[in-house]
Amino acid sequence: MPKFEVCLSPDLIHLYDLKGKNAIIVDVLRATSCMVTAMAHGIAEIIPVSTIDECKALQNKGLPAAAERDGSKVDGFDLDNSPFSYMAENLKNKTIAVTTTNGTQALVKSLSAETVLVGAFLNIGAVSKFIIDSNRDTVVVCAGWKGNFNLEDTLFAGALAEKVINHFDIGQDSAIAALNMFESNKNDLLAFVNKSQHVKRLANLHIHKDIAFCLTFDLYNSLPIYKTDKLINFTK
Ligand code: 3SL
Repeated sequence: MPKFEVCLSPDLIHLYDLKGKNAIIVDVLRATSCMVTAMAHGIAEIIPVSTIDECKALQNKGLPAAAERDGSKVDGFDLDNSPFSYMAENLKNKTIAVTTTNGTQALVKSLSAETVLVGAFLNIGAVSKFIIDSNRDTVVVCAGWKGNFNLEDTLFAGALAEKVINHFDIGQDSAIAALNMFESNKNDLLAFVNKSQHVKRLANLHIHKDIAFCLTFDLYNSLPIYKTDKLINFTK
């Protein structure tokens, strides 16, 4: 059986050998939820970058660009980090550039994997189908917050573990912890996530509707997958 592992923070990524494996990047609040939403609403390609400067350079080439730091849109960019901003008709079929505090950093740090996929509760069914079909060792890379563990990404890892438990060896301690955390809280995920530090940060920014939206299971079938230097939609 292939192995299912959970990397609880991008700062722990050096402990994982991603070569030949699937890496599932997750930043439930809100970067990967935005990417999944964007592709479900017809955005063709997303170029994830680490720095504001790289994002600005792509904007200067004519791409719509999203830049978020500490939850807020960076001045001078086109898009913020709310999933609702990626449903716009005028973004359909476009390539956009994105940088975020944690989500795009986790993605860029995982590029040695065989396959880099973007996961969220919004597309968890598409992610689970892909990794089961691949029959390949899989690491969920939780974006966390500035190197710290967070609840919401770990919950996603646990939810995915529950879905694939008959197809993967879930013997790693952080995967077992994620699975147990999800199973103990799945009857009221919102109540549990509301205790998280990041919800408190977002509440200060008055971003309440994003949180419930990002906890919706299987709203979309889109599956962003990294090819050369950008994310494209694996399931159209
Ligand atoms: O850290 C990130 O990548 C963001 O998703 C954070 S926020 O949800 O925009 O605050």
